[in-house]
Amino acid sequence: MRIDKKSIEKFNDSLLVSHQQKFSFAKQTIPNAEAIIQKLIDFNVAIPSWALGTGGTRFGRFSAAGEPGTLEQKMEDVGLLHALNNASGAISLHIPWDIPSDYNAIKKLAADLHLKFDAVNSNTFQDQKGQALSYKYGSLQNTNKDIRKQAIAHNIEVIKHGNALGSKALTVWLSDGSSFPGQLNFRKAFQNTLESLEEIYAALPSDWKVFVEYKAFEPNFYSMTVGDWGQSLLYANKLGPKAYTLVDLGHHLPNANIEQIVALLMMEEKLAGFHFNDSKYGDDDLTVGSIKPYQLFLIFNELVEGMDARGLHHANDLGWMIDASHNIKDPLEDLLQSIEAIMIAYAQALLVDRKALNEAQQNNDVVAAQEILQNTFRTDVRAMVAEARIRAGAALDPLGYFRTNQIRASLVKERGNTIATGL
Ligand SMILES: [Mn+2]
Repeated sequence: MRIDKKSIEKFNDSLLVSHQQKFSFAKQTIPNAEAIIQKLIDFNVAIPSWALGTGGTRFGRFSAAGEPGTLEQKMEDVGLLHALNNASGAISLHIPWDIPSDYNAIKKLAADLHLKFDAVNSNTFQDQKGQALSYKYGSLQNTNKDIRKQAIAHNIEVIKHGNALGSKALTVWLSDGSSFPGQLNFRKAFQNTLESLEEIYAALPSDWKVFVEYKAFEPNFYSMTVGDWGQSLLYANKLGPKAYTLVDLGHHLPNANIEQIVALLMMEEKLAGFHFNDSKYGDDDLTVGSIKPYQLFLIFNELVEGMDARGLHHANDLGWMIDASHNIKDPLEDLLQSIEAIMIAYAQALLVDRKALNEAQQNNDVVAAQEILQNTFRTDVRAMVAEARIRAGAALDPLGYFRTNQIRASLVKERGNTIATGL
């Protein structure tokens, strides 16, 4: 289904007076409000195709009704989000779940929905139907050369699908590792993985990047072959200038200082991609900002500082994506909440008084530094984010629109009780 612009305008009209009061207050109190709003209008976060259905757990999956059953329907769902929030203008495909049958038709649909194709994702963490060799003991790290070859060929095939659609990056996330001491020779596993990645790297088109995503644990529980940012950076540095580290918020050990990791990766010019989610314990894949909104703000604070230090374009020069998929919320409502949390954290990071913060840091004024960050974090920027949306023709309150207009019920009516492919 598509959302009619007129119906968004009608919905916005009912909220306009209240919004204008809040926005006029924000505008008076926030310096550079206009410049910030323009940055918010430009900012976009890609939606992965697997977040449009419920994710399930290893104990069970409770599907939402009316989940997208085809690639076209997944794109329509992202188009719907983008129409409502003007900040979800890209989709990240997963191969083999999203192999297009007609590239031109898919490209036309993307253009109609104002969507771009973000990084494409390979899958060697599970065996596919009819696959010759198993990834039970790893893919790019495998002790068996034929299995490594099969995994390399899959990644090269993913690049070809992505290239045909206009994607510009490949994300490699490996479940490779070991679950018991002694199972793996760490050095050989690293070297096998590096050699495999080198073959994949050699197949990248000249204007492509490869993102090496790390994860601390799960599904392997003793070691992961790309287990942390140091290991990812090792691979990226050894591979060359088209290889970068990808940070997924949920892929760290508890209490890791992610904002510091982000700052240093940007300093090294090796941060290319970002996967947003939230967690309390591990890779919980919860709604962005639902558990640790202050951490999200601190991460954005470093991102903005680091991007500005290198003159990067906030919206275009790094790859922003949500990577979450859980079991109980309506997936589209969850994504609307996640994008809202990201936009708020980004807006707040744009508000930080950098000059004052630099002075406080230079003078070792710890109290002033904390005041600057926490005062900014406690500033209500929701009217600024809403103003950016309304100026772009999107909904003042995307979640409110989704509920008032019973979008899920319409999707169920259109699709029935379909279940999306994915995790
Ligand atoms: Mn991820």
